[in-house]
Amino acid sequence: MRTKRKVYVVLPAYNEEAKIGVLLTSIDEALSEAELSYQVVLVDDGSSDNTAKIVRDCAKRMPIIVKEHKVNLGLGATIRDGLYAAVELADDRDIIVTMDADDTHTPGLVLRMVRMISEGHDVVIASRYQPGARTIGVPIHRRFLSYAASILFRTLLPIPGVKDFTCGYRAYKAKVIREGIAEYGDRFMDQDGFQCMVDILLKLRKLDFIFGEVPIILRYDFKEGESKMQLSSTSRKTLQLIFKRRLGG
Ligand SMILES: Nc1nc2c(ncn2[C@@H]2O[C@H](COP(=O)(O)OP(=O)(O)O)[C@@H](O)[C@H]2O)c(=O)[nH]1
Ligand SMILES: [Mg+2]
Repeated sequence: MRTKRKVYVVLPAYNEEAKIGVLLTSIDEALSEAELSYQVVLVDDGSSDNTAKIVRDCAKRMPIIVKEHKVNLGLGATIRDGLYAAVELADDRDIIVTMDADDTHTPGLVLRMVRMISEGHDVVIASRYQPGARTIGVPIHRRFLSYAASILFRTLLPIPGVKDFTCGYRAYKAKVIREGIAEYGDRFMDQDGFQCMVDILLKLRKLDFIFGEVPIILRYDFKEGESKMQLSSTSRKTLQLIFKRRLGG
């Protein structure tokens, strides 16, 4: 009999001391309860607070591998290093999930994402634009920008099955990441900022994968402190990506 799929949860963490402990505990609860075998791959991106200490404590009671950046390199490099570390450990059938480390993404949704992958999807996105999705506590300007991005991408660079291009909560069959690396090499994840998430989708768009979505319950009200996304830089770089990809780059 084939072994059960394993779920690798990649967490990019930068100064997340307020919420990382709560999140790790709820990942353990949700996935253990569902009898999924899992491995957290946490990339600490040069945090200067207590993130590292809290994660070390949690690692005594649940499976966590920690990768450390000595200095803050940004979300792009962090997601890249997390995905590379996960894909090295994973079998092709295993599942790699990326999720924010600020406790706004409910880990229970992983169950449905895994189910969709078992049903034949290659990439599953936790989406704000599927019936049943709820977003709680997201400031109106952020809602507007995400929605504008969704409309722009759906119009200019559509991917069948995808409405939410910018949410960082996703599940990939490990094979998908492996094929992305084989196809693009170092260029696969070469964006340094928050636009890295949309860039990964645009690269995978050219390969023949099946994309799907599940409705997210986004608990932005659980977030402590400000968003770390730099709005103007991310918006500008996202627009640049749209132009570049529309021109075939
Ligand atoms: N590695 C890394 N992660 C970051 C950085 N800034 C934010 N993050 C992480 O990226 C995720 C998204 O950041 P967040 O503030 O939640 O952005 P928002 O959800 O778009 O408001 C969280 O898990 C953060 O810890 C950074 O400079 N480096
Ligand atoms: Mg967040």
